[in-house]
Amino acid sequence: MPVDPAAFPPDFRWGAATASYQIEGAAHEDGRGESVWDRFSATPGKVRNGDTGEVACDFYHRFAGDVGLMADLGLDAFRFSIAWPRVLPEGRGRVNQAGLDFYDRLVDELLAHEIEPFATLFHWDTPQALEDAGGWPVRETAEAFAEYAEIVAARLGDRVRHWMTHNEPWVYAWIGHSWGDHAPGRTSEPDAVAAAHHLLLSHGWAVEAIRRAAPGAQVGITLSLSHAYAASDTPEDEAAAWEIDGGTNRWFLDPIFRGAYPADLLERNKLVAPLVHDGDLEAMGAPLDFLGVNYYFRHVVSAGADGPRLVRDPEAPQTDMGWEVYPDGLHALLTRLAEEYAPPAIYVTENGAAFGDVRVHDGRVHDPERTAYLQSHVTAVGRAVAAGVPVKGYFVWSLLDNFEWAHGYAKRFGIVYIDYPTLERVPKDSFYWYRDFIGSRPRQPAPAPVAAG
Ligand code: IFM
Repeated sequence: MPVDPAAFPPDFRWGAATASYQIEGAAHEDGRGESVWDRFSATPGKVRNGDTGEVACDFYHRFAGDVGLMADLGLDAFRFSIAWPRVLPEGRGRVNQAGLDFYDRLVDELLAHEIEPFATLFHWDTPQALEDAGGWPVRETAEAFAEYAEIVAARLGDRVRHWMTHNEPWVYAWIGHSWGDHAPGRTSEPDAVAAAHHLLLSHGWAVEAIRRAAPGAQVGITLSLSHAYAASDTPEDEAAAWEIDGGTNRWFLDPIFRGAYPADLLERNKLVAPLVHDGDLEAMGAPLDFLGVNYYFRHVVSAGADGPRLVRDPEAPQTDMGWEVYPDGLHALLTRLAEEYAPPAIYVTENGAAFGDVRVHDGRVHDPERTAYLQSHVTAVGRAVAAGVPVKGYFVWSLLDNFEWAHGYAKRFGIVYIDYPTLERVPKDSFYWYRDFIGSRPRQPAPAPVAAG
């Protein structure tokens, strides 16, 4: 189904997103310290095939060529993250100027191509030294993050206007601290609750620190959000859906936009209560300029004997991750966010799909399923915009195939294929679709010439 580019205002930003550990490589260069993902992926059995981010897409060395690709694509904006251990190898204290210099060069290259940088400060690569000192379950890590945020904003804030403090704190807290499938690999629910509390607290402190260092900055946070649907209209299924919504969505949205944890999650409230100091909730609720939304799938929930159960329609289309393709869930999510939380602006900071791409005899990568996925989700965003939801931009996940965490390089999300043995970049058909789509949007009218005299 073709998408109508005129459904979006002329200043809507079309972008693509990435994250430091997933693309940069150069894990031991220019004074970079160790991150929890270096340690985790080097631990046998943690990441499929023993893959690590040591080389990844080698973006650290090849970023200029990749910015060239972004310019060919016609991107308005590029979302990337900063690797904390490049800037502060021990997590706090000594600043590694060479690490900051890399982001300085990247930002300048983007701006030289009129691509706006959107910087995320934390996309899961905690310095290992901080993990060794207790990690996110301890409050000191939140203090360290605020210091780091101020250092980076002071260096880049004259050119970077849009800042996200964290990426998907739910994923980092729960998959990394309760399920153990991501770094740092802990398996304790109390650790997950404590990590989430300190991530939220550090977000609030960082908002202030960024604004101090870079007055005029637009500051937000990126959450992974999935609209939760009840599997039926029975009160039991409705209650189960509300509980899942609480654990994944409202646990973050409520403190950020309402200054309070959702009261209905009794067990979790018991765990978090001793960690909440005076002023924490006020800090977490610092007014934001925008909310970043990462959307991949919805939840369908039924009431099981042991609590809520996620259910799946085996006939529904799905991606290579086993995630259901459900674009209406993005529309429902965006309209709900506007109605219930009223963020001043929303950016869809990630949306995309992994499929089993192959490079075929013509040298190209034909990925019609990804193009269809992107078209249908962009259409859903357009419907939300038409309904008055203040969505200001959309970022495809991802520009490049990259290190998909515990899946290693087995899952390809890029609109550019990476031939890992050679690191050659091959734009997929979805890249050309996105390029043509961006190129066909209505242009902003040129300002009227000023009349002489
Ligand atoms: O690759 C991840 C990204 O790091 C965070 N959001 C979801 C993507 C796909 O799993």
